[in-house]
Amino acid sequence: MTPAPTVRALAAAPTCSNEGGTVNLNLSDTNGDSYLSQGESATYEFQNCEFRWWLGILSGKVTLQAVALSDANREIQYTFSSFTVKEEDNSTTLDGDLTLVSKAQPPYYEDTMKGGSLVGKEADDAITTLSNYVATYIERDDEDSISDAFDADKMDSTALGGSVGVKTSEPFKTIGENDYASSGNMTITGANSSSVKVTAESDGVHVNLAVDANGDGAVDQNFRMTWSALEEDCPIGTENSPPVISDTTQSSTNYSYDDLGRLIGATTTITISASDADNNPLTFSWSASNGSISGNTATATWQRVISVGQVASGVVTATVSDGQCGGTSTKELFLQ
Ligand SMILES: [Ca+2]
Ligand SMILES: [Ca+2]
Ligand SMILES: [Ca+2]
Repeated sequence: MTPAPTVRALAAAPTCSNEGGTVNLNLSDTNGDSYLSQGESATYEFQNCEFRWWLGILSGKVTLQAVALSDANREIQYTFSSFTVKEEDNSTTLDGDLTLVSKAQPPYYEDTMKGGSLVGKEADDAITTLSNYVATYIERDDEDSISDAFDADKMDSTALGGSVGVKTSEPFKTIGENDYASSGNMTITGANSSSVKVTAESDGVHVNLAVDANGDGAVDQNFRMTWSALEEDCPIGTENSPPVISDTTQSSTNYSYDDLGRLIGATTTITISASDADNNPLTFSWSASNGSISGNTATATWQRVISVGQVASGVVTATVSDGQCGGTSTKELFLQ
């Protein structure tokens, strides 16, 4: 069984790319190949170390236990001890365990993140604690679907202002190009057994919240809102539907040439079509990955970059807003 390249690289000859940073590796190299192999573990101890592709400056200790390392089944358990990642304006310290499992059996792909206890502490003192947690993400190419589930016996968070339990009874499933789940439900249980059951509606736009505020097992209030309003922390019950940008996009390009017939400019006109179920007036804004783009209606004009005598390809992002909470939709257009 060949270890995956990332794990090989992780174990081989660790050095920090910054001056003054240190890293020590303790590898249980039972097969003597100098790499982290299945069944082996590697412990890294960092001190102010900039390390390969990890962003930020690392300090503290992390142990990797390679449980499985095949392409079809990878499982690595990470154990953190005062493991700190410092980035420009933030730092996060992790303590506890996290196991990442990837299973690939095309057309079925499953990623799981789980552990017994994980504490994350941000520099601004926001602390999140997870106990007996499992997050699962399943992609099925055969039915063009993505399923998400999250369970935790306990999720403590200073941001939440308390402790809740989370149980997904039916994974949230998103089909095709849809942005949001059209089936699935989870129950979040808080203090005194109060709970809210979150159920995806089949339209893939709305979500139902069934609240049992006094914890007697009977629902006290039902709220219906859109996923986008829930995501954007809009007032509970916000039913505003975000604008829908249709798949029909029109674009055409005008080219300009110099006297020698060389391409020197290209202007692409792009028109999208958007509608709003609540008939809210829509506003449009545009951005592009290169060149310059202008427009504040459904039509934009993109001055394109010419590179080596050809028009460079790029991504244009259209943002449509209905001016209500939870009322912003975006669409990325890939243009050759
Ligand atoms: Ca080895
Ligand atoms: Ca009740
Ligand atoms: Ca709307």
